[in-house]
This record gives sequence, structure tokens and C-alpha cells, in this order.
Amino acid sequence: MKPIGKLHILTDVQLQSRYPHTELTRLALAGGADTIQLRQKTGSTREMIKVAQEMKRLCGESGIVFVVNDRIDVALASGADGVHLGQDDFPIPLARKLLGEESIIGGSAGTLEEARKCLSEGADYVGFGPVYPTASKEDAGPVSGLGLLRKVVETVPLPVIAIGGVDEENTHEVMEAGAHGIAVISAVCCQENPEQATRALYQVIWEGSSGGEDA
Ligand code: TZP
Ligand code: MG
Repeated sequence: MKPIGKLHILTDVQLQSRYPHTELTRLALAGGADTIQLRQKTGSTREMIKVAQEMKRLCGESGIVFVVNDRIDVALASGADGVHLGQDDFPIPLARKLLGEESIIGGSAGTLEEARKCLSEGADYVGFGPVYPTASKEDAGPVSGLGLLRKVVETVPLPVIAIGGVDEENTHEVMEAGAHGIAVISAVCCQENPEQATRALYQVIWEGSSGGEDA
């Protein structure tokens, strides 16, 4: 299995329409993302498979992990490196059977119990949140805050990826709380310059500081 990345960019074409998934992928890769997740809740499955295949090609060229949110069928059809599954999505143990041991399977959790469940079901990492308020997911559930994030990190022996309202300003404290990495939508997709926005997050994660205005 490829290593679990620290900077997951979830591509979104609902909150913004300037960039299609493939362009967001290019920009995020140029900015230093190490995981790209295709997240699309509606639309044609055939179109989504085409988009996923192109995203896999782009990520493959850079040796970067490509995962698909929810859609194990699209993940299989595109040769993705894995899937990210919510609590009501395709069950993780069945996904493991279909995708195999080498695939990356991430699970979403908003509570300690859900994070434990991800572990017992065989997830490779937990996407935990929302850590902060977010407008990007209607049913995101209550905000966990850093305290609960810390508790999950201490209790569940899986890489924990913090999600929900994570941005350039708070990434430092999220990493200090013990998160393995972050996953973002709006902090990249909805910014004027998604490549530069990715690079700013990269710098906080890998260099411990924001690169400032020239970053
Ligand atoms: N899962 C929990 S919060 C969230 C998801 C998909 C939305 C994250 O979006 P943003 O814009 O980074 O807050
Ligand atoms: Mg889901």
C-alpha cells in the first residue's frame, strides 16, 4: 500500500465552477498535494468514470495517491489507489474484499466511537471532523474542536486526517494536536489561486510555517 498522505485535496465542482476536477487536480499537484480525492455527489456515472480515469493518470504521473469518495465502482473502474467511505457509505470490510489489501481505504468519523469503528473494520486511516465549522458539507455534524481530535489521535492507532474548516491559519494547531495530516475543500478549491493555496498548506505542514505573501 502507498503511504497515507498528509495533504489531501478534495476536488469540488459544486462550491465553485471555475475549475473542473482535472484542473483542480493539476493545480493541487503543482502546489504539493500528496493525495487527491474525487468528491462528487451527483451527475452521470459515465462522466465521473472518465474524469476519475484522467485524475488517476495525472496523479500517477506524479506518483501521488488518488482516491474516490463514496464510489467504489468509480474507484475500481478508474484504477484509483483507494476509496474514502463515510459511515453510511459502502461498508469498509466489503470494500476491502473487493479492492484488496493493497488499496487505501479511508473512513469518515465524527466521534470517538466512529473512529474506533473505522479501526475495527479495517480502515487504513480516519478522516476526522468537522474539527471547525464548515459550510462545505450540510450534514457534517457537530464541530469536534481540537480537544476531541487529540483524544482520537491518542486513542485510535491509525493516521488521523483532520477535516472540516481546516485552512492555512489553523493547520499548525491541527498538526500540533497530533493529526497525521489534513483534508480540505474550500481552503483550496474556493481560493483565487488553488495552486498557491495548496502550497501555503504544504508549507505549514512540512516547514511548520506559512510562507507569507510570496508563497
Ligand atoms: N467531511 C467532514 S467536514 C467536510 C467533509 C467532506 C467538508 C470539508 O470542507 P472544507 O471546505 O475543507 O471545510
Ligand atoms: Mg460519503
